[in-house]
Amino acid sequence: MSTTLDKVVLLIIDMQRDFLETGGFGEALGNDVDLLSSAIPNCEKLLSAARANQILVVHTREGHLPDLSDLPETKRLKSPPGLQIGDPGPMGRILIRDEPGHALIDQLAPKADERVIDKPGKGAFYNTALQEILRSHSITTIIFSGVTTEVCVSSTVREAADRGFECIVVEDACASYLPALHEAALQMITAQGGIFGQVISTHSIVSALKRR
Ligand code: TIU
Repeated sequence: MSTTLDKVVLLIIDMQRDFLETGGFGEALGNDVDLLSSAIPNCEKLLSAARANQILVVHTREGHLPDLSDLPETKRLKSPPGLQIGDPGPMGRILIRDEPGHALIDQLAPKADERVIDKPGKGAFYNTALQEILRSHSITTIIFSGVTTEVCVSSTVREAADRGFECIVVEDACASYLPALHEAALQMITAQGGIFGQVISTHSIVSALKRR
């Protein structure tokens, strides 16, 4: 791998109960949430390696304010009535901040010194302090993991590439409800000489982090 790993952050995107467990937002959109479970053990390995190597860790959560003032109507209407963002569900109000479903899954619970970014959009730079946090740590390279590959991961990769960050996407630590789109999203990142970034396995990046 040609990128320097000196100024690196591990970004774990939206590993929330609302996307990974039944009764949340992912299922409300008509998806089989079990398709995301393959990312969990690999995110755990990345998180352990980052913590062991004193690498900055940032977790993100997609979600909206209880009064829905940050929710575009176009986004609310993506799900059928009764299953829309803000509606009550088995894990509390769907995709609303501080409800049980909005929480990160237990396996990837953040430590007290790790930043958690709440974001209203798919991209983690939109209406958040992520850029300022990364600049304040002189970060040049972002390791991407989380869900889903073609939605929030890809949106954030594109935002990051435009801001001049090196992007490394960990393919088996990301997942999609639509496996063909997972593969397509990875191809879009590496096409044309790595137009948005590099794609790597959990094993390879954990080995590289240990060699730093
Ligand atoms: N985090 C994230 O990817 N949000 C989504 O809504 N993803 C879907 O694939 N729907």
